[in-house]
Amino acid sequence: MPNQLPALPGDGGAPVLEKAPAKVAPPPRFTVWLLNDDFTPMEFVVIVLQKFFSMDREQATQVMLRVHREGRGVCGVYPRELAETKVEQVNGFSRVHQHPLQCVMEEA
Ligand code: TYC
Repeated sequence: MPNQLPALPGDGGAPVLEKAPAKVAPPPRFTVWLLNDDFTPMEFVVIVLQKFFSMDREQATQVMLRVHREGRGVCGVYPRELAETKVEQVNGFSRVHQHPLQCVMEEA
């Protein structure tokens, strides 16, 4: 009985042109920052870092002090949508508590 299977590329027919694998750029990542101001209580910033960025109290205190001394500090690096969500959550929480604390993101 003759072979009933369809011809496969590379099985003796026309030469197959190997296609280079498509180079897919990794998705962009975004750094989420807290900015310093003169009014937000230090304790509130520590709570924000624990609540929204899963830091323990020690780590949160270190980041808060860095922001206080240097003007801004990194909360984390995330894909776009997660970074946007964090920024909205932090700014919403600060607004509700009537603190001027600002959270911003920029492409890493
Ligand atoms: N500078 C504020 C103060 O002295 C504390 C503070 C820290 C505010 C970090 C914002 O992101 C901030 N009370």
